[in-house]
Order: sequence, then structure tokens, then C-alpha cells
Amino acid sequence: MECLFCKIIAGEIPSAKVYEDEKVYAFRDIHPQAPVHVLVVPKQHLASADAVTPENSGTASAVFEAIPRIAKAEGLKNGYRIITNCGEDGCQSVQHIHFHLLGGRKLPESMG
Ligand code: DGP
Repeated sequence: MECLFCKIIAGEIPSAKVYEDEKVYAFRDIHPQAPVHVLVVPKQHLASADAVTPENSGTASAVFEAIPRIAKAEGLKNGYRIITNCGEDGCQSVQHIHFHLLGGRKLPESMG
């Protein structure tokens, strides 16, 4: 297994876990960019948002079902931002689809 996030999900590399269910794992980003910065990842390995298909989209929807629960547990009562970077122009650095959950302060309006 070469994928960093697959290794984190498997517990081979330690992480600060904040949530786990059958399909989803969430942990704190090692370089937080907001007071709350959680990475929400499906346990099924998909390389990026560009790899989502009708056959595997349940993987992505499981992430979006988990996000409100994680946000609530993190106390994000006033909103938050979800970002997924995709590919080279999107500056994706880990090739396992993941969603940045950012919050805990008013975030900048600009996204790019
Ligand atoms: P992206 O650039 O969108 O591919 O985001 C990858 C994120 O993963 C980046 O914000 C830093 C985070 N990250 C990289 N390696 C590790 C790690 O070993 N542990 C944790 N917790 N986060 C990591």
C-alpha cells in the first residue's frame, strides 16, 4: 500500500482522528489553516474528485453525510468551508480524494 491516506486509515501512520464510520475517516490536518481544519476522506481509495463515477459515487456521498456530524462535533455553529483540491492545477498534493473542512473563524471570501 503506497497511499499515505490509506496508511493513515489503516492505522499504519498515526493521526489525530476526529470521526470514523464504516465508509469514512476524518482526522486533523498536519498543517492547519484555520482553528478547525479536518480532512474527511473515504476509506475506499479514489484518486481525486475526477475519479468519481456513478458506480462509486456512494463513496463521495458518505463523506457528505459525515460532514455535518463532524462540523457539529467540532462546534462549527456559524458555518464552515469544504474544499477538495483536484489535480495539478488544483494543487492536490495527496492522491487520495479528501475534503478539507475549515472553520472556527470568518474565512476569506477569496477561494482562488
Ligand atoms: P491537498 O493539498 O489538498 O492534497 O491536501 C493535503 C493535506 O494533507 C495538506 O493540507 C496537509 C495534509 N497532510 C499531508 N500529510 C499528512 C499527514 O501525514 N498527516 C496529516 N494529518 N495530514 C497530512
